[in-house]
This record gives sequence, structure tokens and C-alpha cells, in this order.
Amino acid sequence: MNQYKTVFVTGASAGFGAAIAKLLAQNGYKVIAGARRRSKLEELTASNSNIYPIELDVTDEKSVSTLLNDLPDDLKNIDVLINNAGLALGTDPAYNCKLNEWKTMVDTNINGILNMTNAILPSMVKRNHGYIINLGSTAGCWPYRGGNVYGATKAFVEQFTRNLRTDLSGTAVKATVIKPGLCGNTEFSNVRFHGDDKKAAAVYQDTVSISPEDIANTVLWLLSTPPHMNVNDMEIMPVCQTYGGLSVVRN
Ligand code: NDP
Ligand code: 8X3
Repeated sequence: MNQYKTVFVTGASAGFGAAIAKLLAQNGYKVIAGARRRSKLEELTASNSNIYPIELDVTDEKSVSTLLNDLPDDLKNIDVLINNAGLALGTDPAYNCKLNEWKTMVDTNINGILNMTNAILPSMVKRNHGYIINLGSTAGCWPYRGGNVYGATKAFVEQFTRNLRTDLSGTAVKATVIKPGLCGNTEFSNVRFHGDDKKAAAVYQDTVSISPEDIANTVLWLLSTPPHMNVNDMEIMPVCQTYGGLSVVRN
């Protein structure tokens, strides 16, 4: 018997979000699957009737609250929010970046999580029942060339999750940040490189990276942890990936 019934997954039309929605639905959860591309969400619904598709742009504060009010009655009490929608744009050094791309990352990866959390968390606290899982990244912990604003948005996600934990002290509501490293078989790098699929594929060439299913299994496990236990923070890398160390420019 699952402790939680209704799960909202953002960014469910591809990658981690789609794998999470599928696995949770197969395991008896009712899943509200949100993303901008409805046709992709409908492919998911076809595979499992526990998935309810919802066209959602997490950056659009007004439509987030309207959509939530319009949910069918049996889905209104959201027990789990998985803030997964997110993106990176480019790997250029900061001095060559486009300001509008920086703003899109901030809007999606930071404001998107704020819009969703602000709309859903109060009802969890009121019912003293709920779980927020946020998708951070190793990019939020470890700097790399071209990671500039993307990494900074993920550092926000990590610290926001820790601060949520602090504010939720004395309630039964849990919060976890998952920080994956190199993960293939998602659209992440295709989006990052503006549809250059060859460049995207090269990121994962000759590696065994983390898969969306690995992340989905991690989420399934988190939801099964006992009520007294909160996993605060999970950094997950494939075995083939590790730290680069500090660099020194020599004369
Ligand atoms: P994908 O590009 O495969 O999926 C991203 C999802 O986010 C899509 O479903 C997309 O759907 C959705 N999305 C993007 N913008 C919005 C928006 N404004 N409103 C609603 N949905 C949106 O990426 P991943 O599955 O790889 O990434 C998922 C999360 O995990 C992201 O937060 C990413 O930063 C993080 N991550 C990814 C890693 C990786 O290597 N793949 C590693 C570490 C973290 P649509 O376009 O239909 O709206
Ligand atoms: C995605 C991982 O290393 O491409 O968050 O930034 S990385």
C-alpha cells in the first residue's frame, strides 16, 4: 500500500519526467503529468490510465494556479510534487552568452519551481502529508566551463530544498533534492545544443551514463521510505564520471 496517492510530475513529456510518470503509474500512483507538449503527454496516457496529462508551462504563474484549481476533484489533493521541468541552454563562456537564454534558464529552473511549490505546498502542510522532490544537478555543486547560469540555477534548487526542510520542521512533509550527473537518453543535451543532435550524442559517446529509469527507480524508492526518514540530498553519478579537480594556468 503506497503512503502517497497523487503525484504531480512537471516536465513529464520527455526524459526523467516521462520515466518517473510511467514507473509511478505502473506502481499504483495517480500521476498528473505536466509539460508544454500535449501530444507527447498523450503518448504517456496511452500507456497507462493512471496518468492524467496536463498542458503546463511552469514559468507561467497565472496558468499554474488556474490549472490546479481546474483539476478533477479526485486529483486535487496532491501528495507528491516532483519539480523536474528544467533545461540548460548552451555551454558558451559567460562573456559570450545570450542574456535571453540566461533568463529562460532562470525562469524555468528557478521561477518554475517557485510557482509550483508556492501553489501546492500550503495544502500539503494543511493536511500534514506530502513530499517535494526537486531535480537539482551535479552542475549546482561542481563548476565546469560553460556551466555558468545553468549551474547557478541548480545551486538555487539545492539550497531552496534545504531551506524547505528547515521551514517544514515539525510537519510530516518531506523534501529531497536529487542531483544527477551525466544522464543519457533524455532530450537535455538536444535542447542545450539547440537541436544539434550530433553534438548532443557526443556528450554520451563511449560512456555508460545514468538512465532516466535509474532516476525513476530512485524516486520510487524515496516514496517508499518510512515516514520518520527524510533523505535530504542525493548526488548521483555514473561510475564513469568523477571530479575534475581545480585547474591552474601556468606561465
Ligand atoms: P529533458 O529535456 O529530456 O526533459 C525536460 C522536460 O522539461 C521536458 O518534459 C520539457 O517538456 C519540460 N519543460 C521544459 N521547460 C518547461 C516549461 N517551461 N514548463 C513545463 N515543462 C517544461 O531533460 P531531462 O529529463 O534530462 O531533465 C529533467 C531535469 O533533470 C531538468 O531539471 C534537468 O536540469 C535535470 N537534470 C538533467 C540531467 C541530465 O544529464 N539529463 C542531469 C542532472 C539534472 P516540454 O518541452 O514539453 O515542456
Ligand atoms: C545536467 C548535468 O553535467 O550536463 O544537469 O550539467 S551536466
